[in-house]
Amino acid sequence: MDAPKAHRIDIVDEAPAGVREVASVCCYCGTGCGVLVETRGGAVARVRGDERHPANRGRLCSKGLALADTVRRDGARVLSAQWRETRAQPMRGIALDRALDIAADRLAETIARHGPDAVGFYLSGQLLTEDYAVFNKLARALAGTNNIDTNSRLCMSSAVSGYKRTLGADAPPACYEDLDLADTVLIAGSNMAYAHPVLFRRLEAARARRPGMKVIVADPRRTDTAAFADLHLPLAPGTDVALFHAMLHVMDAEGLLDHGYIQCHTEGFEALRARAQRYTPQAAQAICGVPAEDIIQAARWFGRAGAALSLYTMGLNQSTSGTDKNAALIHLHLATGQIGKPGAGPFSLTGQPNAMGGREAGGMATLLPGHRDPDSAADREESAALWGVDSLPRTPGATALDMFDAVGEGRIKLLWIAATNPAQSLPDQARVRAALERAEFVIVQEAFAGTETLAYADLVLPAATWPEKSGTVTNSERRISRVRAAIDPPGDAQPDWRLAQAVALRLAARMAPDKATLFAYRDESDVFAEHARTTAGRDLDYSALDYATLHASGPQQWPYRDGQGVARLYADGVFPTPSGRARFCDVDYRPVAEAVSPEFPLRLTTGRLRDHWHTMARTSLARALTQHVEEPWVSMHPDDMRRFKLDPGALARLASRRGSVVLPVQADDSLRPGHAFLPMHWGSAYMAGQGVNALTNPAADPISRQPELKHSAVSAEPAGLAWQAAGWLQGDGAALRARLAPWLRRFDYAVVLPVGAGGVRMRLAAPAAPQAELLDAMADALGLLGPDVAFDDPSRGLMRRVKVEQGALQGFLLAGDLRAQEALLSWAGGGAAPAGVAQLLMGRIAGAGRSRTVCVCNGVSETAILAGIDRGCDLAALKSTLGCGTGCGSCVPEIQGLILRRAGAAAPA
Ligand SMILES: Nc1nc2c(c(=O)[nH]1)N[C@H]1C(S)=C(S)[C@@H](COP(=O)(O)OP(=O)(O)OC[C@H]3O[C@@H](n4cnc5c(=O)[nH]c(N)nc54)[C@H](O)[C@@H]3O)O[C@H]1N2
Ligand SMILES: Nc1nc2c(c(=O)[nH]1)N[C@H]1C(S)=C(S)[C@@H](COP(=O)(O)OP(=O)(O)OC[C@H]3O[C@@H](n4cnc5c(=O)[nH]c(N)nc54)[C@H](O)[C@@H]3O)O[C@H]1N2
Ligand code: SF4
Ligand SMILES: [Mo]
Repeated sequence: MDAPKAHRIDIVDEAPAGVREVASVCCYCGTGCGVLVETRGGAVARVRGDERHPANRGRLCSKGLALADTVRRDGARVLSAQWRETRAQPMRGIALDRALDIAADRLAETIARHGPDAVGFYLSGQLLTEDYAVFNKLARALAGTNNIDTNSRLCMSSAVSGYKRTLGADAPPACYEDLDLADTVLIAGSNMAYAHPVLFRRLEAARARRPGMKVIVADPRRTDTAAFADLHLPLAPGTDVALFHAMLHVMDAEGLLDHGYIQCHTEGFEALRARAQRYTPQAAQAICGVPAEDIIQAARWFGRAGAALSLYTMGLNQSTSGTDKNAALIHLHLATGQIGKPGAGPFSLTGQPNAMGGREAGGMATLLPGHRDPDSAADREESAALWGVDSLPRTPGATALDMFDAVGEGRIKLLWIAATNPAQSLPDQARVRAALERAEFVIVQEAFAGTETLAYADLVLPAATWPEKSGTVTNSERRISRVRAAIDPPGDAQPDWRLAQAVALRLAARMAPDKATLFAYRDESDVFAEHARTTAGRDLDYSALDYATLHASGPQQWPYRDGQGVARLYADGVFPTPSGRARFCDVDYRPVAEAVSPEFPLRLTTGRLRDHWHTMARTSLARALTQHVEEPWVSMHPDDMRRFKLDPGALARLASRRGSVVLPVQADDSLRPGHAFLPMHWGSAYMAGQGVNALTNPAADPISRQPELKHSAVSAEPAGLAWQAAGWLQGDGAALRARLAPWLRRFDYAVVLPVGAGGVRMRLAAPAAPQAELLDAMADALGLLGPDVAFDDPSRGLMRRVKVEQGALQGFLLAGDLRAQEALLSWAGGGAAPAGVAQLLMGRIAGAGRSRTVCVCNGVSETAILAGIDRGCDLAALKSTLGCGTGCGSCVPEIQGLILRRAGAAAPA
């Protein structure tokens, strides 16, 4: 049985010797592109698109193409377990075995003392299906709690409840081929040009081939996706239900509904129809701020299309009416029969690479494996039987935000976080961080160093990451692919499921020795086999799939029956509801949770940039990806900038009822007046304060419990930070960021950013010049101290540090006068100094006066001596480390004077 080109070949061993190519999947978005990872001598040499993978047919976006640059085996990774016995102590490295014992001890103790619901697991849509399966069993079948949820609560949870309420099961009914076949595509709350670029390219190609295709984009901002549309509906945030109801209204009035389909395959239409009567295009115009004629046009294109497809993501989901928005959009498909046929259907694009797998494995508080429901006694019983335990806990588990609230209130005492960075990505950071501080014990299972959440860990477990992990993921079109390890994990890092298994075995030994057999998996294929069995007889049934089949036949869609996957669901019009009919839900438009007010007059929305992934742990490591947008800013309409007296590039203080951030402002007329946009990516690892989510609102959808990350009311004003500094340092970005992190906290505004040219850039600002000592100490920490580096002019409050080695710029820090910044930055890219810079250094800067040389014999500057004193040197130590005062000795009194002066000055906070 040989088929040469298929996915039968997972490892292609070719000459030259030592070169291997492994077929795997990109670890970023839910498009789930197939990649080929080429390794040479055990290192990743190259990553390219896999032409055989049906999701992308060889294409990759900028992030996928840069994957090889993000593979690290050094200090940018968490290489070993770390522990601190008390919060007052620093973290120290410990053996992995010891760490696993500590984790099991603390879990067992907490459960014994406070009951199973005193522990919580906060996981991620970026885990593999096998990871979820083991964690889920550990939480529910061993620890005995339903407190297991994921960051998918911030992401896909409204899509889940939207599908379940209308279609009866959590299953996107369409497939990628529908992008080629649709006549009308309604893109709602999705910036797929940035967030699902390979699918967007496919849509572009489809419209180029079929110019009659109509694309409608509903998004408050004129994004790149909206710019591609035939019709952009710039609706006010949160008003989608009114828009969709009005479209239904128009289609009904114009006879564009499929009453045969409604009659045979749905229920509840009349109640919704009556409600939609009220949503005339004019009424919707008043709510949404979109011209009535555009709403009518959209309805006609949708209603008259041979095939109508909707693509939607966070603009619908991240809302206090997220479930209703999803339902209202799905209604349009049910009312026109645009589902279950080629080119048609309500297609929710998944955000994370395996949020779908998490939904299948029941890796959320509100789900059990195989699309079961923890609130149903029958489903709990079935799940218990499949896992081989007597029963499962009944108490409902806490969903993400409620879990952090429970931690903050002391109800959950031990929190285990894996593959997510909640101290950046959850809304209302002040509350989240207070909760993490209150927790008795926080386990953070992480792959990359320096994340915001690691600062709150008591125990760190070193995780393997892409491309070191093996298992499966499911993409947006229900297609399961094998993720294959191309290299071994570095240091002590282990795959996530292995860490969960190791702790589960130890926990079983402590609390229920008979349960150890529950976790006796030899490898990930055992885990998959057990998980796949939980889908037998369910809507998603892929119980016949195993690694061998995936190996032989390549990625497969679920449900997978009779040796075949199903491309489109509900072709027969039968839905997985008790009646077999899809449901119209009588939902009404509700406004966003936080209205704008005179005090908070701006509507802030947040979202993604093209080349960054979430909290940037991985994308910040690839130089190419840091070039598109180098630093965080807030964008606003030019009218608002005038209104709030903000010049382009000026630092603005944005505040909400929960917190504030300081960022430069940029004019953006793709926003309507009254709106502001912040990228979601930058947190306190990169900037002063608590990052973008200091501002955002934790108010959540009542059904999906998904927070309204897409809308909060904020104010904006000039930050009034007169003193500014800017710099750049050559070196490894991750290491430099770690070195600089403690300094960020000392300024009102501070950013430290990986930049395309390599190294890191920084910008600082304060109301007035900080103490010279603080700056000197910082310059010292950055290696910008010494006679050949300092060109300060203290009399004018200027600090200029420029380090050049063998004609190459190594770093600079300018304070007080930033005029040389641009010239220096252009030199930072490498090569010879650009015209003018030498002049600048020799003339203007050098002429402005270097740091005074105190020890003439050995050329030691005042700055260097002061920094030495700050490091704790006394005279003898200064002599031995810097050599000052060891020549003629006439400078010794002056050095002693400096020591005395420093002793009198307040140490930096
Ligand atoms: N480059 C990149 N790609 C990614 C990711 C990434 O971090 N970076 N993350 C992945 C993940 S996990 C996810 S969830 C997806 C998210 O993918 P998207 O949802 O496409 O991305 P966002 O930028 O979060 O939000 C989409 C749009 O919603 C709009 N919006 C805001 N409020 C409303 C509203 O009330 N109604 C409507 N109709 N629109 C509104 C915003 O203006 C924004 O343009 O991206 C995935 N892909
Ligand atoms: N303001 C605002 N906030 C948002 C959003 C928004 O639109 N606006 N979007 C929300 C959405 S949709 C999402 S999905 C979340 C995403 O938010 P997060 O999940 O917090 O973001 P990531 O940066 O992807 O975090 C993943 C973490 O896992 C680590 N990691 C990587 N690989 C592995 C691995 O294999 N194992 C382990 N154990 N760790 C690993 C990474 O280093 C990183 O720290 O953000 C949410 N927050
Ligand atoms: S579209 Fe998504 S899955 Fe495909 S290469 Fe880009 S980030 Fe990776
Ligand atoms: Mo997401």
